[in-house]
Amino acid sequence: IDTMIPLQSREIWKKHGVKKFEDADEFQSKFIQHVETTLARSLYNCDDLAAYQATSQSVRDNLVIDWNKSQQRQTARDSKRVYYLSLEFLMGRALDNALINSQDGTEEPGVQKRERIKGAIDQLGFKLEDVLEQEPDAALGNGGLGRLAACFIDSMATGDYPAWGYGLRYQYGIFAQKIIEGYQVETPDYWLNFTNPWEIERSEIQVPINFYGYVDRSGSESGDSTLSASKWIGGERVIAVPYDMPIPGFKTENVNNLRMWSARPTTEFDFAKFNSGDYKNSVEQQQRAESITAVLYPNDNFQEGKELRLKQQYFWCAASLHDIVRRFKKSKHSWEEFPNQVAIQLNDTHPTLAIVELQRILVDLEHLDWHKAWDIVTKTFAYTNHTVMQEALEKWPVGLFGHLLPRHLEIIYDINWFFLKFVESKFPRDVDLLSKVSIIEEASQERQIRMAFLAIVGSHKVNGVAELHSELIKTTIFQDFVKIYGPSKFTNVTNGITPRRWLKQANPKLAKLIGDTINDPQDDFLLNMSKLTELAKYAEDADFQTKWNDVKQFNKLRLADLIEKLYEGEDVINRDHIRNTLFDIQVKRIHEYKRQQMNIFGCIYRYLSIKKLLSEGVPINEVEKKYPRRVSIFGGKSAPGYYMAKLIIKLINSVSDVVNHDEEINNILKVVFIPDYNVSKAETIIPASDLSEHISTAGTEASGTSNMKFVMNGGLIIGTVDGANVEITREVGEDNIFLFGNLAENVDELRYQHQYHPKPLPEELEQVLQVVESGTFDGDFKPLVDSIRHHGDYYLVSDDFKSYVQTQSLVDDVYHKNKKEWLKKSILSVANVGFFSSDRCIQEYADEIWNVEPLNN
Ligand code: 73E
Repeated sequence: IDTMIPLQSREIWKKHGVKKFEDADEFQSKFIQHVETTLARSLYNCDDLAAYQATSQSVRDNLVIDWNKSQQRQTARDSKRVYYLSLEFLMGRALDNALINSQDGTEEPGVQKRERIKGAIDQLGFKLEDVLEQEPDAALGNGGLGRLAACFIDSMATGDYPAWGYGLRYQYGIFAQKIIEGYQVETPDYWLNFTNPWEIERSEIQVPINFYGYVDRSGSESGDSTLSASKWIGGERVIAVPYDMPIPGFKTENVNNLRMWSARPTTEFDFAKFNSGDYKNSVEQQQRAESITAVLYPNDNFQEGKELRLKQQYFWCAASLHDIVRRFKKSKHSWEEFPNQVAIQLNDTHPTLAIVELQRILVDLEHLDWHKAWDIVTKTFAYTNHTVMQEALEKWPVGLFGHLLPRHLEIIYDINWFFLKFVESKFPRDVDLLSKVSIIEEASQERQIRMAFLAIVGSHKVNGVAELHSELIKTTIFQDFVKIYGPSKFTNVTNGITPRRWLKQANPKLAKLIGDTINDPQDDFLLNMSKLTELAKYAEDADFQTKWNDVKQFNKLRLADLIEKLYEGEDVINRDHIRNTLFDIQVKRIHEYKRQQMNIFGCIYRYLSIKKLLSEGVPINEVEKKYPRRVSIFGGKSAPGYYMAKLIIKLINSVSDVVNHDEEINNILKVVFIPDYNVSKAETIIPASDLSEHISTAGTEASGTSNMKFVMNGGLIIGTVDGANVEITREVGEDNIFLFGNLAENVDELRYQHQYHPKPLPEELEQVLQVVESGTFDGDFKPLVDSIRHHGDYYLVSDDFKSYVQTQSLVDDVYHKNKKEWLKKSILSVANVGFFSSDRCIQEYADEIWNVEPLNN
């Protein structure tokens, strides 16, 4: 390895070399040092925040030492590296995760490293729980896609893969949600308010990034842009500075890197602008540089075609590729070796420009032949599709695109030209096919670049995120590409979640019970989840069931505390009855396709049914037999501009208001909306569920990942035959999941029926809608009702409502009349959830797509 330190000086280096803290005593010494020097505070003004900062700095020191070693090892081995490009990393909090991952297997049984540090912090006069609460969530993502990226980098580090994540360091993450008079109000999430101990600024690295400008083709005789003489003269320049976040693996010394780019103005003097008299404008543009990485776009499953978003995408792709190419060049391989050294995974189409940028680097800057370059590019990239929803598929108007990135537009046209030539040679005279698969869509008013098509053409593999979804993309949005490339280019990697965060960290009591029961005090099951199958033999063991149930009760109380805090002391959940109250939870982004409206209609139906019995004179204890105690809990954010989703939030809150204050129903039904759902709240909410709802219109939810989290925590699912629900059913068995509703294969036909042969609504839904229309609940919900009554019921609420309601009463029966059966289902589900560890996903990506091996220490 190259080094700047002369040989004779290295001895001094070694003598003073830094050391990790190993035990509680050494930790305390580090902690105090950080309080006194890093924070410039003292014994006399060290509060919980300072304790959090000092603890994090100390833990970070350990990580950085391992990080340095890991990176040196990866470089020395010169092995193939994986780069995971994602515009979103929904990391949540880092400290507890780092403490858990510091467990290295050397501990005596029962005294894990986290526990020792907890003790050490205790001695210093703090409570670890309170210290952990000081950390703001790193919420640089919208939902499932961003959280998937976070789980994946955890698994890549744990699996000892030489892998980096690349993202953007937004100054504002996803907005914080406030509920005011039942409506969502967005407030900025300035998460960097206190210095972030988990990031390392690398201001010594500064990558210039250009925008706008023009293409200079003066060096080329023919004007053919595929000749290597084209040169892009950028018009606006900003600087990309990386911030690194160390990503520890579990029970390994391997620490990977998450590199997040931040935009800064250049300090250079722009002669071109100055000479053209454009000085003022150039200063203003400079000031706008920081705005590129200012804020995360808060849309989930929706594309907003704003220029700033495209700027973010290019800024990030160009900076990341510059970095990757620089690292590759240091290894002195020839360009043909590039795909053997580098695998780049595109998390959705957001980083598709990376394909074009690499082609530009190879052709324009490195002067490789176009086809040789393109061969390298396509062998390097692979693309993950996450959605079939039309409104989420990225398209960019050619005009906007060409203005910002003139040379890239030319390259895209050339890629398309060669691609269409190839298609034509395979399917001569099929003009229809050519226009259907063209990367440039000509049909619309303005020409648009279809980013998904570009991503397919520029990649060697395309994958969906659950079996049903991966089949669906082959038969719908990408069917012509299957015809062109054959089916082997398309594959499936079913999503997964990291059991470190979603079992051990979120549910320490359950993790402990599991470890004790299967005789695994060192938590090896968190690495080898097939060990969980040993739980199956206790599924009907009365003693074990009691312990299992006790853990659930503990977690339900923990959630009751959180709800009470959020409802400012209002006693929403009756603790006396918590053991026989079913906690029914739906937490995820609010979206019509996810059908929170169906859930709240179900709550209204239940409420009306209860009221009806009471009005007939049935005593409440009899009513309770038919409608046993239930709390319906909702949480999730709507995109700020998504009118219908915001209306759904208002309806939930209005229903909650009526139901929760109706004394006649004696608390047997409650409806709760938890404001500002995020990763750290999820860690409290998910372990408390008896039942969770994954009820999207069949064929719309590509995978879903919270379904896996709930099952991993012993909750049962009510769900449609959609996304990963299908494989969850396969793994846990169909007796252990409550499925209902129409199948994906019937959705088109049902939509057609709504359009052309509308039928009356089922009576259950009719009842509900009439009450909503009557004004019982505060707000104007006409658009919501009309979408079902008059606008074709696109999400098929009316088609699934009856079977939804019936399935809910089946749930009541099992939970309240046969608790042993319920517990058995819960235990068996956890026993069989191992498949959904993100470690399994990463192994599949590594073997089938990246062709990389773990690096053993
Ligand atoms: O089903 C989920 C899936 O589990 C899907 O909706 C989500 O990705 C998860 C992880 O695979 C997703 N998010 C987006 N597209 N699919 C998306 C699209 C545009 C902007 C932000 C997010």
